[in-house]
Amino acid sequence: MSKDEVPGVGPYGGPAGGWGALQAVARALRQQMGVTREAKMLLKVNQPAGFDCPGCAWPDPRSTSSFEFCENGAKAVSWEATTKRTTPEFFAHHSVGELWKWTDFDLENEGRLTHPMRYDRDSDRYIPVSWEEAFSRIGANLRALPDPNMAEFYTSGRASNEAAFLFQLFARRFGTNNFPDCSNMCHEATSVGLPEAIGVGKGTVTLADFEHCDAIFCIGHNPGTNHPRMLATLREASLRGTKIVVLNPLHERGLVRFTSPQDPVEMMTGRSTPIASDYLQVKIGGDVAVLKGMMKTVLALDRESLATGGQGVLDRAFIAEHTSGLDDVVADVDATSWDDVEGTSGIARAEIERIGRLYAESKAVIVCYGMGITQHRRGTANVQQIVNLLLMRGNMGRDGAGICPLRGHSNVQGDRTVGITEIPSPELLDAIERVFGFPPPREHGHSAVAAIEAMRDGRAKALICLGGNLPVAMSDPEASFEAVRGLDLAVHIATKLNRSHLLVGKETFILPCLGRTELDMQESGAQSVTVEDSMSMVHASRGSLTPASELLKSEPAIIAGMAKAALDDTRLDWDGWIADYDRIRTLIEAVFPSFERFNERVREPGGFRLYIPASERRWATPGGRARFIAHQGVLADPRVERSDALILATIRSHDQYNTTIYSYNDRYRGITGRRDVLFVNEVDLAARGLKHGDLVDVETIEDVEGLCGKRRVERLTAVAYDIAPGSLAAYYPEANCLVSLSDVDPRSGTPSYKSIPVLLSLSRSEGAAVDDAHMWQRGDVPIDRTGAATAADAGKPAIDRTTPP
Ligand SMILES: Nc1nc2c(c(=O)[nH]1)N[C@H]1C(S)=C(S)[C@@H](COP(=O)(O)OP(=O)(O)OC[C@H]3O[C@@H](n4cnc5c(=O)[nH]c(N)nc54)[C@H](O)[C@@H]3O)O[C@H]1N2
Ligand SMILES: Nc1nc2c(c(=O)[nH]1)N[C@H]1C(S)=C(S)[C@@H](COP(=O)(O)OP(=O)(O)OC[C@H]3O[C@@H](n4cnc5c(=O)[nH]c(N)nc54)[C@H](O)[C@@H]3O)O[C@H]1N2
Ligand SMILES: [Mo]
Repeated sequence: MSKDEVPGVGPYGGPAGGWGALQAVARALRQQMGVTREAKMLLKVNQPAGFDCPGCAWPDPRSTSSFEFCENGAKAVSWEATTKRTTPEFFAHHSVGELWKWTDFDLENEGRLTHPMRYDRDSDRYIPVSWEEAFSRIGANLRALPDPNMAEFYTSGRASNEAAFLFQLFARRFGTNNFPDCSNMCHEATSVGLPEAIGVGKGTVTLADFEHCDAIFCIGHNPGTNHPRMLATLREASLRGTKIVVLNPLHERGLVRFTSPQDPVEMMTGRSTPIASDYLQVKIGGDVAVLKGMMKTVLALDRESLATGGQGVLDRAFIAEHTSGLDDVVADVDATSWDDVEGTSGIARAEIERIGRLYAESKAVIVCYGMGITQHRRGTANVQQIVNLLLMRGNMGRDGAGICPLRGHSNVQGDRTVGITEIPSPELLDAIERVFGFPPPREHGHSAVAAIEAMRDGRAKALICLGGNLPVAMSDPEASFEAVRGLDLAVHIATKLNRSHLLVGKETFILPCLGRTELDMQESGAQSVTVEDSMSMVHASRGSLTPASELLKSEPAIIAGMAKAALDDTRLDWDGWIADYDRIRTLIEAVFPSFERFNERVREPGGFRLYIPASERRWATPGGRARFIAHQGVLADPRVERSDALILATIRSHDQYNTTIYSYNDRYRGITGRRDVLFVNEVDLAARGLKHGDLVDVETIEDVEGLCGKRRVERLTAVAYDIAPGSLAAYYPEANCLVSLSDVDPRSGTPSYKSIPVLLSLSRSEGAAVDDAHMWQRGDVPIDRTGAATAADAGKPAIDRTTPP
């Protein structure tokens, strides 16, 4: 079968951005909002609307919260500001059992939740409940727990600083540090790896540094889709002549060429700007090999320079004054053979030497990275290898140089800053005690994986979710779904219905909240909340749209309502704090000294940057120095070695926001109207007697540590793709059933979503869906819900999933 004969699979030849992006924005707005006043307002690009885009955490050039044009930002905003509603009538018509069979797309596409709802077991339906009754039942259930550590308080990274701060206060006063959060599945390897190395778990660069660097390395992230506004930064850098080196197994469009929708000339002439100057299609898990190869090159150049009377290539003054541990890293890099580097990375030595030399010759370098680095068995070590490379040339804490982890959710970094952590420092707990007068629990709590395990084993019986879709985002849906179904109490503070809400326990509540875009009126007037972006800029966000329903409450108000019902501490003035969020910010400032003059500074245009000591070459490590940390071996994941196994990464399509599926398209990868595909290199297909378009089964192998028992996905359609040989990719969250709960980086607990060793074979299965836990992944009907041409429109047969092509 040739490429264009597989329904819904075709080539995409153009650049990222351009008219396609504008059309996608228009479509998203039309389908979710109609031609309303609000939609028109959002279309006015670059007009300050006052709210922080709920899309990604990439900073705004002016550090304001204006709605800067971006295709996926527009999707996120219109998805929230939709005119569709999920009402009590809807729930009366559809039982939970019936809704379970809906796809994730269909569930959220019903629109915004309008009423607080309670699950009624007799009718298997959600029925409306008053806020008062919901709070009092939640409070009673929490009080009934024999041990506060039997409750889990989950945070998804969209929550504001104010909501997150009140949430941690509520949980700690209740008596637990059980704070599973989305960060545990995301940048935890950064949060653990960077503090050990440079004394702070955040990136060190600001947007201005991108104007002063001469090389940018983009490792394991896909900005064209996940941080689209970053393309504007990369485009400007490229136009200035900055070298942009990409390490990624997939040839991602947004990293190749970009047509800026903001640039009339590019738009009218159809021209585009190249982004990557070098694109290395590393094998999944091969990054450490490349990084070590680069370090080998730097050391060789250094020795050569010294031997010929030069100054060397290492930044010796910086290393002597600021660092420790170089010798161990040099010994390890010297002991690493080029054979291993080439074999593991799949990249030729000459190529690695070329980018190694480029690195050595650049005066200022930034390394950006995402989930391609963190979501591996050795995610923490991967992060620290990047630091080693940067430290060698003093690329840290000076203009144009540093490390840039691309955060996920728009406030995931801020949530951590204001206390959402299962491993609180003694300083944080002391400060809470000083400010609020109660002794918070000292015992460490549960991360996301540990929380699921505790629920599965009956050690936790209540789950309060501040947003998100935890069991669906988590590995091993079988275990995660069962864990949540076994609860006595599940509470979901949410904007839209999702699958987590259908995992009903004894008492289950859906509490509908205001979104970022909406006006938040409290006693003292309209409120703003604050967020922190990927570069530690804190700024205000104020919604302006009329709320989706009169019954909605803000996240802080919902937390306060539950806290009042569950706690007996009259010193905590929940009502007073909700009346005026300035008071919450005053509390944040009292607990965290870095927020000094919070209310004043956040009112300055652009907000303020939190102090990042490493940005000024101050190292908050035990020894007061930045640390080179050696890790032996070249594998990002120890299992990559199995020669018969292919390594599968789970990735995001262009039309999804984590578990939120905006449509079944993935435009830049040429996929339309479906998600049940597996991206495979042609060579790997041929080696197994397979071809493009075949229905295939994917099965995990028992790994060296015996952690990853047999798991299968059946009947995916193989797509011959420009991906590194030996590497496979499939969509998250559907492919989560291939990851076992224990399959994590032991240092940070980050699930290894990006390296799953699997075997691939022609599908033997006859049936359609494997089982109900995963049925949604297939999209029962291959329609394109965005209105783009469907396979049928194009005169092609609809996909028949019952007979192999
Ligand atoms: N529109 C949109 N925006 C988002 C999100 C979204 O879902 N949709 N999610 C938000 C969140 S929470 C996050 S964390 C970020 C995620 O942003 P990204 O980090 O970009 O996330 P992924 O799509 O998971 O893919 C990462 C990239 O890693 C590559 N990759 C996979 N394995 C490897 C490897 O071993 N090595 C290397 N070098 N590369 C590898 C993949 O090919 C892919 O290009 O985006 C945030 N922004
Ligand atoms: N296999 C695999 N699994 C992964 C990943 C991967 O790359 N591969 N990535 C991981 C990563 S990086 C992350 S961050 C997690 C994401 O995990 P989560 O953060 O738990 O998931 P989301 O899909 O972002 O949550 C979506 C839901 O949030 C709710 N929501 C949206 N806006 C708001 C709001 O303003 N307030 C409230 N209260 N609720 C709101 C809606 O109800 C929506 O259904 O998934 C992880 N899981
Ligand atoms: Mo994330």
